[in-house]
Amino acid sequence: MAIATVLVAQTPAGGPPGGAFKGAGKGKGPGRAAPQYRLEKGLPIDTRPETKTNDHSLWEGQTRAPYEPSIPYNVKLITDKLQQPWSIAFLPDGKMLVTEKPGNMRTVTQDGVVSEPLKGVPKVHFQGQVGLLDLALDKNFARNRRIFFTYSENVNDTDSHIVLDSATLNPAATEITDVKRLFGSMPALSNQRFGANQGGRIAVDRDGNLFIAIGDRAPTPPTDYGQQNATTIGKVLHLTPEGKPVAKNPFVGKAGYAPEVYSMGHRSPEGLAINPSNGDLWETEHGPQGGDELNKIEAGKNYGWPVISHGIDYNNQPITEGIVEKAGMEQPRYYWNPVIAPSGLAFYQGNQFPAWKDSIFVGGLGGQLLDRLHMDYKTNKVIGEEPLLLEPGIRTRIRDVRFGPDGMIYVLTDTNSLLKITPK
Ligand SMILES: [Ca+2]
Repeated sequence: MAIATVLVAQTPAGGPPGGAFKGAGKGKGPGRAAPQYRLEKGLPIDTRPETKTNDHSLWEGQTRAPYEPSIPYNVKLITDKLQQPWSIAFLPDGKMLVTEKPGNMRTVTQDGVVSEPLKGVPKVHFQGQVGLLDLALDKNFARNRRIFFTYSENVNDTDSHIVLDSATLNPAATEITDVKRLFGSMPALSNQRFGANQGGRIAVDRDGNLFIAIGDRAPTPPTDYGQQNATTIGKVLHLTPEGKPVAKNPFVGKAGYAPEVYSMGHRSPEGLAINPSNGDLWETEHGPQGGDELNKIEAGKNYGWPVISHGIDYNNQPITEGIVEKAGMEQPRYYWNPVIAPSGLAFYQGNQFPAWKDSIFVGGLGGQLLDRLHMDYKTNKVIGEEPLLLEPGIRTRIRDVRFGPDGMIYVLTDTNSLLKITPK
């Protein structure tokens, strides 16, 4: 029987939806109210002053792109019975497999039936923003039922790191077996050192290899693990399904570089996805105040943290020398100043929303929005921005966004819900 499958909202326009979702509108605490966005066609949605007041963009539209209203949509609550969900994958039988940060995996049906925790999931280090994180299916899942997942693991009484394991999902999807350690990022760092900023997103490429984004756990003031290339934190890594460096990685055999490194200079990546139309890799990362970024990731390139940034540190001091550009370091293709705290990242390729084809969708935690970015892929620039899921009763912190095999849009919230967006 359906537990929670009621059509509760039709958007945009038409006033508040008929019923509020439980948990919607919850902020992270006092002083963390959701920003109010201006919805006037052709004007930037954010009217707040920039956090880094002496910032400059490198091209028009690198930040504060014009608002581009598009189409109405419906929002359905599939369930609000999850516990701090982080990631979602679609199984061939139509069920969804969800990770929960405290350390559980569960299946969810389209009717909102949430399973008991799967057996066999290893113990994770759950603290604040970290715990059990991303989940991805092997390219050959239909044949081998192999899954990949990331989590924070304690290496001793004080220190932790992000690890990647594989396992086999049983046919009933009630248990994982044959858990194997594929990779552990290094160095492990003290759990006293900022429990967030650990990354953990997985993107499976066209060859079945894995990109993994690992955060640098930047404290204030930042250290430069992202620039220390013998380490595997503050990096995007490229691994085989066995957890080995991909043979054609840019620094294989080069002294002073970990062979897993694909790109460097990252702070706190929480979104990582392949553009299905051309195979390109894109990433979102939490910057410091005023410096959240959307990056197009290319082999061997340096994305600048903590040498360049469009933001400032949490103590309101400049990051390193306070510069925003430097030769040999990549600019974000878009940045948010003030920030939205970008989480999941996905490219829309389905047929249900023709107006959204090829748009990039970014979940916002602090921004409490699903941000649609209309892209020009000739220049890889953002030409329009549309904040979605702002409706009263729905608006909340967005943790992950994915497109289902049915072409619908699925959203995990930081307030325990799974939402489904369908055409109006
Ligand atoms: Ca950067």
